[in-house]
Amino acid sequence: MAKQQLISLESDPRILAAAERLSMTRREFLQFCAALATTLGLPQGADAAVAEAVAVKQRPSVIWLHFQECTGCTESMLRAEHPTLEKLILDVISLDYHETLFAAAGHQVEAARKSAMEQHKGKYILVVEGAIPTRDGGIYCKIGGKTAIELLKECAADAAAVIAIGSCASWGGMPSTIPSIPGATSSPTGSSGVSEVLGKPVVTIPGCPPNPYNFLSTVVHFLTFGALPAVDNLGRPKFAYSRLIHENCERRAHFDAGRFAMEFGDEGHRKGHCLYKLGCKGPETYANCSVIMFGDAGAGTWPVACGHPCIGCTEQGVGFAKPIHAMAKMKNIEPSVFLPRIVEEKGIGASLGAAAVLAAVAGAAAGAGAMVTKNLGLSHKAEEMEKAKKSGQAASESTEV
Ligand code: FSX
Ligand code: SF4
Ligand code: F3S
Repeated sequence: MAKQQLISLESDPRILAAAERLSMTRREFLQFCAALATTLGLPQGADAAVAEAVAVKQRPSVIWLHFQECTGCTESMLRAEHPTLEKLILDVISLDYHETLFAAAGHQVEAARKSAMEQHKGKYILVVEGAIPTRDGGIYCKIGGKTAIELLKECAADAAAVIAIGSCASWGGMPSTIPSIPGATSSPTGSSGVSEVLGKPVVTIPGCPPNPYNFLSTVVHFLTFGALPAVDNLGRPKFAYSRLIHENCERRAHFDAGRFAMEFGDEGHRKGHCLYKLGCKGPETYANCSVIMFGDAGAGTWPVACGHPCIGCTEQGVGFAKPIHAMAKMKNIEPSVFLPRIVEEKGIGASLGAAAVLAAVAGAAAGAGAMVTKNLGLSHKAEEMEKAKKSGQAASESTEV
């Protein structure tokens, strides 16, 4: 039935008009809306509602504020490889205030913000990009003579919904990094997230930068159902942030088989083995990067596929908080120390026989993941023993000298 509903829209002139507006065929437009409905985890039949909403509904007014950030959130939204994405975003929202994209400046821009706020009072969506400096009364970020704190509170007061886009706005992100100087307990400017400053929960789309599809899907949900999607306890939409990266990673089979890259450029790295030992935070990071990827450029366009460990940019307390090389905490399964170690030795290459044995054992076990994680735990211990052995040797060598 759901299929029929979507197909019946093909001859709807409003769908044709929307597709033309976006330089798409009707079929492409409907396929795209079906994909959005799937990304949102909506039930069958919702694809038609999504298509209708995108084609027909009045675009919500969006006021987009910029504070402490690199503008990567906006860039990632507008620099999609496929031109459709940014067109769609700009088609489903009415971007009435955006400091980076406005041609105007100064008083004209301030007037545009005020007029959009008055005209759409209680109905506009406030999108915030960047952290808010809170130290010393917030003087470290001022726009039009107002601090970021004042501007945020003023714009949030009459908004229908507030979305914090990017990790900076979600929880402080990169600007909130605590410098490694004695006695430092916060960033130099006290960078904070939107909900902290407003004192109430907001929807967050973390990531540095965040995936523009997650933003688009959130807005389309608002457009279709008049409400924001269900979120987790950090305000993240569940459709995008309810699974660990590690659960859907293309290198997961290597993790399960105990095959790891031990340093950048070694044989394991070249062969595409698991990046856990290089500090990959996939096991403690909730996000859908491995599933929807970035830039609309096809397979391989996400950090781990490119050979870089996930740094946990969507996860408070992980990205910009833990060193990139530090091992991730296993969220689902704690490593144990019982199984023999099967990891690639530096410069030697993986022991295929050993890996095959482990794969067979792991495959036969009911909880293969748990099994292999035990192996992982042992490999830490074995490494520590090796290190101790080497330092013992070095010590005795230096004594001999
Ligand atoms: Fe932060 Fe967005 Fe990272 Fe940059 O602006 S989430 S620094 S990609 O741009 O806010
Ligand atoms: Fe993928 Fe990282 Fe998990 Fe390895 S540790 S499987 S690279 S997410
Ligand atoms: Fe960020 Fe890790 Fe995804 S670094 S982009 S959460 S793979």
